[in-house]
Amino acid sequence: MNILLINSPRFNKVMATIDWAVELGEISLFPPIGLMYLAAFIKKNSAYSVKIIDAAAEKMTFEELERLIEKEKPDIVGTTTFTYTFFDNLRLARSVKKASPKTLVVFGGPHVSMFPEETLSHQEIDFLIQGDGERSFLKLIDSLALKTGYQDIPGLVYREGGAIKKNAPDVIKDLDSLPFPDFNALDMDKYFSTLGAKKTTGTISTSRGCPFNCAYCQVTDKLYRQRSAKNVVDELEHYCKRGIDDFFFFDDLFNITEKRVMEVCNEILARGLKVRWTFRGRVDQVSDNMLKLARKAGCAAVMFGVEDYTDENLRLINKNITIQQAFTAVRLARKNGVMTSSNWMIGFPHHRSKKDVDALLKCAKKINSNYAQFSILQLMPFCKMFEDCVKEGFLRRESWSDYVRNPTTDFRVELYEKYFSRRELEELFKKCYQGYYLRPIKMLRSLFEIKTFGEFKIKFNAARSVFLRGK
Ligand code: B12
Ligand code: SF4
Repeated sequence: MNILLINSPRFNKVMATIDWAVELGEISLFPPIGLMYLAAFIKKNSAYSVKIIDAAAEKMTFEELERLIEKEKPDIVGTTTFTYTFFDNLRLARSVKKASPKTLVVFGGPHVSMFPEETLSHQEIDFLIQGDGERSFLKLIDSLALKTGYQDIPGLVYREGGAIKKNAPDVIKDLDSLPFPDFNALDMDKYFSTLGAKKTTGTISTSRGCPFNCAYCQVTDKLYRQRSAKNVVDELEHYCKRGIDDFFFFDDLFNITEKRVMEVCNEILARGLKVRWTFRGRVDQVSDNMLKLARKAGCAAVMFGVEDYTDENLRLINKNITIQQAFTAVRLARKNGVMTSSNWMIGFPHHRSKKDVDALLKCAKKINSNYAQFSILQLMPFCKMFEDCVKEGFLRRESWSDYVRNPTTDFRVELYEKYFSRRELEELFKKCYQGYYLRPIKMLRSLFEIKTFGEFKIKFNAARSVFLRGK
């Protein structure tokens, strides 16, 4: 069996805003680690041939991809799917069938867990795999090779006698048992992060699933599983041998507990690794001691999800944090020499007037993290806030399903427009960015924080994307 894993070309991504889009690769570019996990697992546990093509990073066109598929004629093409990128994911499936009609197309990734029926309504897609993909995908390949049945393949969604069948998804509890994502399958030097100091950033996933229930978030995998500190640091070492020592921990919950972060730090220090890393974290699981140790172990920056500006609002979105914790987390990080970025959202149902957004911006400025990211609330099914807004009559339940059944390039995410129109939300969104960054003191501080030319280039491009667009 000859398997080609493709990260689909990326020309169309569903946008909330019309003229403020940042193109792929402008401010950061991350490798498709889901596919890298699959490749490593297949290589370790079978003799099948497997390759990855990151067509998005390579900026390949669909025509180029068709020529490649025509030449390679793989037995199976697997691709990772986001709902936001589904238009291109479907185009990829069509290209595969056009270039090599016998090649089977398998879709995985977060999207297929949310919209299985809608996705499989497209005849160009043969199978979906929901949940953790490693063991399930290999079982599917075996079953296709040996021509056995599909009923024992976890997570598989398939057609049988005109019906769509769904097997319960696989949940890999022992993440340490998995091989590290296969970075040899890609040109890692292409990938970078805005918060990275060097050009190449290694991306690491240290856990899966999320036990929290933020009202606006639709993560369907609720069973939290984590890798041991030893296993995580083994992966850092593995990258270091390849010459990559700058890392981004991808997970939402790297600091699910302080203890966990400290274990990773102690392991890094015990091995004497000289690494620099960034993580996405919660503001309620940081302390002076933890950040001191993290700094010593190479932590350069933390991206905190704060989202809203009062305790009452944070309660309404079920974030389980307080605004004081956000102030404290950023202050402690600064004290210990760790850079911070804070994430904020505008357009929640309880943001009823411009005064609310002004107050949010004021709070963000007062917290004064080195960077801030603002976004307009975009809701998808499977979260409480989506259901509430549907009940209120301000979102259409079927809007996303309709889009998946019939993706078009002019689809815009429905926004909650009870108090602000789309246009007003876009204006407020721009105002937040400009209000946050276009302050002389902020601009000067950012300049002083830059240490290398590589860092300057990445940050210059990021700033250009934010300020020159939409004018
Ligand atoms: C890190 C991350 C990012 C990173 C990098 C993503 C990347 N390169 O993969 C960045 C910051 C770039 C990012 C961007 C976006 N993200 Co994001 N991201 C995440 C996050 C936090 C973790 C993903 C991850 O790395 N998981 C670890 C890997 C190992 O898991 P995995 O990719 O899911 O792969 C496993 C399985 O899904 C499966 N699998 C995956 N692909 C395939 C393919 C086949 C053939 C098979 C068989 C199996 C399979 O097997 C893999 C191994 O078990 C998730 C939240 C979450 N908890 O999942 C959100 C999440 C995936 N992101 C999401 C979104 C919406 C986005 C954006 C669209 C946001 C935006 N508006 O711009 C963009 C689009 C990215 C793009 N590709 O263009 C949503 C997706 C929802 C949806 N229905 O599509 C999620 C679920 C967050 C959320 N709460 O809504 N994201
Ligand atoms: S937003 Fe909340 S529920 Fe969603 S992944 Fe992050 S912590 Fe979990």
